[in-house]
Amino acid sequence: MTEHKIEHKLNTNSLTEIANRVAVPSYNRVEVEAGIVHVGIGGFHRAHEALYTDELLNDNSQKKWGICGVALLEFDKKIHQTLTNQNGLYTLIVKELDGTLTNRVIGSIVDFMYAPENPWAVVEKMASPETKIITLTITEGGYNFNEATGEFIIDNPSIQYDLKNPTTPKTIFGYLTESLKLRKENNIQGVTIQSCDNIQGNGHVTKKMLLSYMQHAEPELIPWVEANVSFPNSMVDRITPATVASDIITLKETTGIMDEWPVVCEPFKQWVIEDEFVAGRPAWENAGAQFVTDVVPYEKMKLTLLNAGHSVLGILGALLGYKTIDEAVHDENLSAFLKTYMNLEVTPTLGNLKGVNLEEYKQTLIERFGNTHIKDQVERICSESSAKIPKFILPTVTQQLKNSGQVELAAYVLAAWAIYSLGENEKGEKLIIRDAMEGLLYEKAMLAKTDPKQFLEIDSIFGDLKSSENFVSIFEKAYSNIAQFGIKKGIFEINQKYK
Ligand code: CS2
Repeated sequence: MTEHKIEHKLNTNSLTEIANRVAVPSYNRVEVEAGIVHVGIGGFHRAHEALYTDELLNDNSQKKWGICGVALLEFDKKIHQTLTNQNGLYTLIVKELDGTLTNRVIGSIVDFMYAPENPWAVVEKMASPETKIITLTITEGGYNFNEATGEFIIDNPSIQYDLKNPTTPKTIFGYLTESLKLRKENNIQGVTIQSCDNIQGNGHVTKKMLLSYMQHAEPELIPWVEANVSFPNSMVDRITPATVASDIITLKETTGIMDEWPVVCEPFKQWVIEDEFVAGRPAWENAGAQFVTDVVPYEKMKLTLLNAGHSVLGILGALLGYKTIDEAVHDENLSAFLKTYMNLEVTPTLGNLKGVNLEEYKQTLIERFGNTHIKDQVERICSESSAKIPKFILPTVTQQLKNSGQVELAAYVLAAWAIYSLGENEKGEKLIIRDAMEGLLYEKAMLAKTDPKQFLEIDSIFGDLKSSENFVSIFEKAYSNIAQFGIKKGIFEINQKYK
């Protein structure tokens, strides 16, 4: 073994040695204050906001903008343990298009907390005067609203628990409410709450859901929140597949770094943010973020093209037996279908996006999906589809129906989702479905076998879609076509039609 390959567990003590091999933080982490509390320290946050923040900290003028990462759920125990073992350090591995791996150690998470162990400590941290921004990646489903009505789901058992046990909350709404109450009581200035999840108007949604919760928990706090807390909308983008064992091994073999949980991602990254920060903010623009007055069009473009594109490839790809998104998009039949969907069904809903070259954007998406080194898992993309599809695909369907536009391909994907929900692909292999609504999806998928429109009767997902006779008949046709001839033939026929 060469000296270079001496293995080092990643932590503060090994950083000087590791610096000879890959880029490490150039700043003194001990001097960094955690001006940001971030909830949800999964791969995406660590490939995105934590990276932007790390770049800023490297310029040394931004010392108060470190991150305190909060693991909110019991499920997050492992990542918390990893960060504890590694003093908050981790390696970000960018998989370039040509297969090169660019490794870099990120140091911006200077503090971390495991909420279930001591919920009140997290409340106090969020309420402390040093905390200027609370950012969130709590997943699309984490906002706890009925997809069809947009209303807060008050009877969710965890929400009911928080209402009864305000000092030991479990949900983000309980934590935020208690911490804002504490801020008010202690006369501490307001704070910015910034969602970094894939939801149209993510800031607006965060505010609406939090205030709905407060209506039940602390109604008298609402005017203070209205006056002192801001909720900027933002569009976030970077494809970050789940880390797999071979990523950990390759890192060790090529650099000698033993990192229990590195993060892998694509080279592309984008962050467009509304500049509404009541208590100051880091100069993220120096690391490439864009500050704009209205992020809505960017969000819409990203959600309905990129995220929807993922779901289209994911669901159709899963049925065809593909395991990764690049495999799916390299199937010409599937990529032609996706292009037609983007051009004929999504693009008409996007209006005029000033300053964006939409054609180029769509082309870039196909290239990004096709990155053969990323190996983004179809299983990751299809997970929690019941929270994703209403945000990524259904808005397109609704708008197209309203404008008498075409919905044939969207309906085809939804019909494929009904068949996917039966839990088996067309090769007869079992599909691993991870979805909060898995039981109901399966039940309706079984009923759909004899009466396809029953799948559309999941009101909390589809709302009133079942009452559009036009849509139902297109959906039923797509369903029977898939059931009878299989997905490959159906997609091929659609492609022939729109050639
Ligand atoms: C994906 C996203 O989860 C999904 O369905 O579409 O995680 C996607 O990779 C990111 O939003 C990319 O920015």
